[in-house]
Amino acid sequence: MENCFKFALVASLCIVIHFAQASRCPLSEQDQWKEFRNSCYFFSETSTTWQSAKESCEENGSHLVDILSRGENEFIHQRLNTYRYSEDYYIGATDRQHEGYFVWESTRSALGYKNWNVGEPNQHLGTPENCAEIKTDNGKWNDVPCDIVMRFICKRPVSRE
Ligand code: 2F8
Ligand code: CA
Repeated sequence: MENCFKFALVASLCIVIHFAQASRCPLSEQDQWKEFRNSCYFFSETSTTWQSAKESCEENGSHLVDILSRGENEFIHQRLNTYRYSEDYYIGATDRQHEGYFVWESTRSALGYKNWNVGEPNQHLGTPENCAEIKTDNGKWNDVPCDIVMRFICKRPVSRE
């Protein structure tokens, strides 16, 4: 019986180690990291300002998400719909440095692929709106004031070791 218990313990440990090694994205209790095309995406469950979201991504070895293709946008949009939150999420696009000229914060490069909602970006009613969000309902982007608190999405390459 004792041997049986030891065997079960070792087998369980082996399974845990196997899955830990097989994962190319970080593991988290709430399963917030998801893999798509060699990148890992973190979908936050807490809400904060854009600057604080940026710092939070950097603290976990990632950056606020840059969305570079329609396929990537669709992956993110589908994932947001699985969460059933009606909230929108910060992404890494900003025109904080030059009004009207949006860049991806991680690389400071101009947006290539774009998916703005109709009429956006617009600095609604003259309010400074220098940070971008992705809308959960339609996957489109909107510029909003950077001090609004909302959930956010981080991105980093998969681990290769
Ligand atoms: O109608 C578009 C407009 O909708 C909102 O303002 C009423 C958005 N503001 C926030 O989400 C804070 C605007 O950014 C958006 O342009
Ligand atoms: Ca706007």
